[in-house]
Amino acid sequence: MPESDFPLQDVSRGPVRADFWQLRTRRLEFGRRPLLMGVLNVTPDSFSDGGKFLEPQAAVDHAWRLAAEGADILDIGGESTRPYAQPISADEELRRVMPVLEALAGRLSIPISIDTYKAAVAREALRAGAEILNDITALRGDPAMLPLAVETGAAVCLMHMQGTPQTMQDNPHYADVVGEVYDFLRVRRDAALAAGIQPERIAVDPGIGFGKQLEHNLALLQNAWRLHGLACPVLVGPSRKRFIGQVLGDLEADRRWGTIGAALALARQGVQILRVHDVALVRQALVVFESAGGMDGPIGPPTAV
Ligand code: HH2
Repeated sequence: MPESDFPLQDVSRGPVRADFWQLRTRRLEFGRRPLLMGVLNVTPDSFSDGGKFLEPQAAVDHAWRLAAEGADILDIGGESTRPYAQPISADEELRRVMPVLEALAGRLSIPISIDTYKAAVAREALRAGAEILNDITALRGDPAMLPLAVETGAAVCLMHMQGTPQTMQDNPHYADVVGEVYDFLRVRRDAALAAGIQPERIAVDPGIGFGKQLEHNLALLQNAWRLHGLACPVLVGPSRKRFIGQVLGDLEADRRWGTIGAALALARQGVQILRVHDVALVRQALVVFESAGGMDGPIGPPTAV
């Protein structure tokens, strides 16, 4: 993609990189090492942990475990968005997530993010104390979502997806995946700004696995640093995803170790937040990687080191 599409980029100085994310009531400051968003799926059918935390007490226990392991954010989701997952009603999603949110909000010290594209769910979650709207549709899925974010001052994560979970893996196609994802996120960022969301509350996410083939996922992972050109925190969710099995030529492989590989590559590129299931493992890898000099040198493509 042409460098002129990245007016804020200057690889010689390192690209512009957001150094904090303003949440609804507090601020997350970024250092060199990425912060970790721990995943809590209160679903029967999530692709890697479906059914493990459907019972509210199991979910609450897992949330405390993730926080103790060093999660910086807890992301609670009540509907699986894996390929071909069946959508559920807002009422069902609320039945799953609200008991968990209510048991945690005000007690857990880390901020809570709600992984939903439904404004009815987001509204109740924010009322219970959530700070972040993590919307896989980048606020396109429900017309009430943008105004809700403006009204409440919630932080938002805008994620790229081609199609919907029901269609996204039916032959996804791009001429220039990095450029197209960049442009999509720029347009969604600008729509959020025009609606009145403050710039410091917006994060962007290339949506690993959402309407992408292996080559698309790898191009996005290798070029995640370019998203700093949007001047928003960059969040990436590689955790346990199918591309790891594809790279290994073994879809049954334990993908936790491959997740660590992706996390280190993203850390090198200055990605500010990683959404992961295995907080303790990834955190250990990142801490040692940084101590051993893995984060030294300018942010950018591997050749800039
Ligand atoms: N990935 C998943 C769900 N939500 N949100 C963001 N911002 N980025 C991601 O990459 C992302 C996300 C899918 O992972 P998981 O929650 O483990 O699975 P499922 O959707 O099956 O519950």
